[in-house]
Amino acid sequence: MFQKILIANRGEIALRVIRACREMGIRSVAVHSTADSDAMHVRLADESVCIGPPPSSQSYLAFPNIISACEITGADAIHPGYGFLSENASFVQIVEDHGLAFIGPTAEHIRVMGDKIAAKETMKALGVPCVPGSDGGVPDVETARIVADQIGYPVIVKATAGGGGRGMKLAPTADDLEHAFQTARSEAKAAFGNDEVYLEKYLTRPRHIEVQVFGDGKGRAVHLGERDCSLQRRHQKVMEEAPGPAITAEMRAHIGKVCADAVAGINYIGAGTIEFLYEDGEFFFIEMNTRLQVEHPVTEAVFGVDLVREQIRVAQGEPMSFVQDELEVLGHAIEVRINAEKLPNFTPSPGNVGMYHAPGGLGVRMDSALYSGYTIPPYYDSLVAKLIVRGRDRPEALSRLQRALSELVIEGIDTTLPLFDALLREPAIQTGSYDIHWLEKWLAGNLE
Ligand code: MV4
Repeated sequence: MFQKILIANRGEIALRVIRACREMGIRSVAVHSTADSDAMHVRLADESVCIGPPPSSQSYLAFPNIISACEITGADAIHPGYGFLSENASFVQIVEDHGLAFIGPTAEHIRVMGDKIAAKETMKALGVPCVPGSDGGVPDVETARIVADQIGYPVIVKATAGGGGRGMKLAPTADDLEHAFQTARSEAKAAFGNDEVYLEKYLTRPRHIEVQVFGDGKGRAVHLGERDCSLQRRHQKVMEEAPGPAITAEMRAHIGKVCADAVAGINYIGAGTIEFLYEDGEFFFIEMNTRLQVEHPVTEAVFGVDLVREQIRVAQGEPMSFVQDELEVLGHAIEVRINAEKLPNFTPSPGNVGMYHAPGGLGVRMDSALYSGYTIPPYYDSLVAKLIVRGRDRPEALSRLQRALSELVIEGIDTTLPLFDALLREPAIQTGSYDIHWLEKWLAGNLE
């Protein structure tokens, strides 16, 4: 059993992990850069270690600094949170070589899912429905043409080493293919040092639906339904909900079982997310994320489970606290991401927080590392708070969100808060009838 867990992260997710540790009677170690000496995660952890200067390359991403912090404090495990080192297979290998436990999947699972072609091949072989496209990498434009003629236009060229929207190029027609292919290739080479690309049929108006899975590493796995994360701007999620407003209980049970069986089949350990594009009643796999995600609280809210606690349990070799039959969606949850950014252009807006007041009451959860008088440093992600509400049904969750937003006060900095009052007035949000393009179109007509 772990005595002490080091959290290789900062901000609200570091708090999230510290809270789970404390409830489990496990001591926590915060690490921080010199820019984060006054950060809330440092105050809330049992111990803290400064691991370097502000740039994350020299602190939150510096392997030796983090391993040394474990050795100094006697931590026996590392929780990576999301971002930073959470999907770095080399880091996981080094952690294990030092006799420490990584709270997350194996280096091999991270490596396979980080290679988007290998991920798709793996999932396809496990019976997960995938977007029609090339079988593996496409070596040249001539081959791309043959594949594209088979699957039909529009097609999208994606980088094998990409993901999360990086390194993709759309070819609406055959006339656009050569340019899309060459551009995707050279951008992939520049961004990832790997120019391999693959082709997919481009779905024109899908939703982004992701299924939460959880494995014990011993061939048992469950699913915890789906989240609809279609509301994105430049591949950054803005608002997420569970369950998906377009997904029926029958569809959830079906795709959920496909996903749980797939991850059981690879002895997956810990939390994972299987991303789909959903269009006209069909699911198409695109990517798998091998980490706890930012939006995991909406799943926790409707299933009544603590995903971080479960991550820690399985990393210690214990079973999960539940089996599939005990998992049931209860109600509806919505999360909004509050960023320190100035509208209408979402310009980063770090600085001094004046008054801060978090909302409360039934069905309200605020995950944030903010406090009155805190200075948000300019070096990191602009996410400063996640407001999560749960209601007995979607309309109740929506009105509770509006109510909670009316209580929230963040003074001194610009935030994306004004966006949410405006969004809640939109019929498409009220009815849940949006796709992956809805938010960008709405922003173009309403803010810019
Ligand atoms: C697609 C697609 C349409 N067709 N793949 C963007 C992020 C990355 N995870 C996959 N992405 C997309 N892949 C096919 N075959 C459209 C997108 C996409 C998108 C997906 C999810 C949420 C927002 C999006 C915004 C633009 C494009």
